[in-house]
Amino acid sequence: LSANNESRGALVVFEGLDRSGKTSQCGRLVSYLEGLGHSVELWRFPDRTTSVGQMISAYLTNKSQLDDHTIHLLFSANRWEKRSMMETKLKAGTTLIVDRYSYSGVAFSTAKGLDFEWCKAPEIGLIAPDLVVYLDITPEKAAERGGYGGERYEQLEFQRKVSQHYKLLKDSSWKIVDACQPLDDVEKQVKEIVLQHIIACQKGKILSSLWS
Ligand code: Z5A
Repeated sequence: LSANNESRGALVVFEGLDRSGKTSQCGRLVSYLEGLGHSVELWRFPDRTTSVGQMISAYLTNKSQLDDHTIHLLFSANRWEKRSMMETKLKAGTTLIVDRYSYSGVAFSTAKGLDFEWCKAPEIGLIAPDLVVYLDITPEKAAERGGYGGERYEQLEFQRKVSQHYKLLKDSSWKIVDACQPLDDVEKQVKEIVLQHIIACQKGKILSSLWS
């Protein structure tokens, strides 16, 4: 994406089923990196603060109804509207820790029955993560953590399908972490993996595009 990638920040994405611990781990990681003196920001998708994000939020909380294709494209648009800011931040040396990204977009929409390649298409050209931390947990174990049932996608059978579709998206940027371990153990593994990737990006690892 650029000739000059020196000392850029890393794009680190967290993925996993609902209740896999993404939010907890992202928060801990950002505090840790800040403590080490890194320039780092916590992002999440959907970003419910934008007007597109507010449409997504209304849908997820069952306040509005949308065609499956339409909501898929809104999730994608919500990433596209943040893309240039993402590139600017990374090139300025800020590491972004992102709670959910395109993999959620594809895994959730294909679990509803949409075509896999059709779902990937609008994500092509977004910035490719340097690292995807997949917090691995069975849908049954995740459900035991409580809090299921509030939003549209939080049923066990649906989460089973999402889990199957996530597996089809795994590539060389993915690191699978056993999310059934105690929070502190997951945190320790995550820190080690992420630090290695931040160093690689500081040394000039090229920023690339997703699925092109
Ligand atoms: N979606 C989509 O369809 N298309 C897209 O493109 C995108 C998303 C981006 C909203 O996501 C929905 O949008 C989501 C996917 C879909 N639907 N679902 N399902 P969201 O990110 O806003 O909401 P969420 O996935 O429901 O996040 P969450 O509820 O915040 O889950 P989490 O971040 O993975 O987990 P957590 O909050 O860190 O932890 C959950 C609980 O488990 C909490 O009580 C923790 O204390 C506990 N926990 C966490 N880790 C552990 C361990 N290791 N041991 C024991 N207990 C733990």
